[in-house]
Amino acid sequence: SDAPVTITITGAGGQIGYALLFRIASGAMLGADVPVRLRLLEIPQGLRAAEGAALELQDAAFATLAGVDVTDDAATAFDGANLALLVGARPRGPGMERGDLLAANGGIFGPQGRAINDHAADDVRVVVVGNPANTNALIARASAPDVPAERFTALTRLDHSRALGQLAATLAVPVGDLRDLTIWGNHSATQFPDVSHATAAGRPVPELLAERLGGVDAAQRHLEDEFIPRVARRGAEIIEVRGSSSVASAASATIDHVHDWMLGTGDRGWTSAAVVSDGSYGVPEGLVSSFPVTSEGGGDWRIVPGLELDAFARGRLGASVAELVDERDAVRALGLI
Ligand code: NAX
Repeated sequence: SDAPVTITITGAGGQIGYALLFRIASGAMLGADVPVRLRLLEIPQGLRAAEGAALELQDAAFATLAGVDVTDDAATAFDGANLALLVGARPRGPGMERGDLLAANGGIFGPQGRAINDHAADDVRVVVVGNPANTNALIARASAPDVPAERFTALTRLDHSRALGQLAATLAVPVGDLRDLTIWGNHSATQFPDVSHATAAGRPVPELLAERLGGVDAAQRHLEDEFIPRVARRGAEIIEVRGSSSVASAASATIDHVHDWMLGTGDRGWTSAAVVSDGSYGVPEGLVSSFPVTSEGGGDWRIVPGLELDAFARGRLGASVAELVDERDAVRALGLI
């Protein structure tokens, strides 16, 4: 059989790690016929939790699981990594300013980027889940000059799936009928979930919304006052209702991101991922921003070209990009990139 794919998961002893590990090991991410070797990276306080998860992985006896290593050493963790899922991050503590948060995360994603640069496999692909995800990915990428920029991505697939879920409920259609929705910009409250090109069973979503909600103006009000803020604030809603942050849905979105990147988006239309901008849609080159993307498999995202953005869409995208520029300038001033 083939050599296993080596997958490094940081923060593997945390909540999302716990939900992610079992689905990766079961073959849900890369296919049930692809053996995987997992490398779990934690900080010393998280090691026991990761070791416990490793014991449970053994107990699940997954046929696709070729091995599990647990370590608090980044060089060991990323050695030969084909995929790096950067989940562990420093959360915002009480009274923490944005600069403190960016600096604390720079202290994590800088060294991890360097370890990826120095130790990962030549074909390594990286997805950052830990927040602030886009700017953490920017920092990791800047610390890995020998790795092609397009290998660094950040997760906006959860936002994408949240938007699909909301739209399916509003239109009373199966979620599988929906295609070509886009999350633009930052994985933050400024993100822009855009339905203007989306279709449901082949019909334009803007038309269906107008039909269902009583006209074009009512549809636009729904988008501005309900849909967009609810998607952007869904993480807070989950915390309010569940009493704990999004975990299983975040793990599921991470699986979907890597699955589609490596195996292709097929005939399902596009999805959303934060990738290093090539200047498309006026997003400054080098920023890690969410775009509509497709993949033919093999780990190459392609930004969907040539979409028309109306004034509303350009305004929303511009606001989120301005936030990304601010974050970039802040980490630059801190000497992190
Ligand atoms: P947890 O606090 O449960 O787990 C984080 C784990 O990371 C802990 O076990 C901690 O010990 C570990 N860790 C911290 N620093 C580390 C380092 N330098 N190296 C290795 N491990 C380290 O958080 P969890 O709920 O799992 O969330 C993880 C991250 O995902 C958070 O930053 C969270 O904000 C982010 N999220 C991102 C989402 C997205 O869509 N991009 C959605 C879900 C989630 O909010």
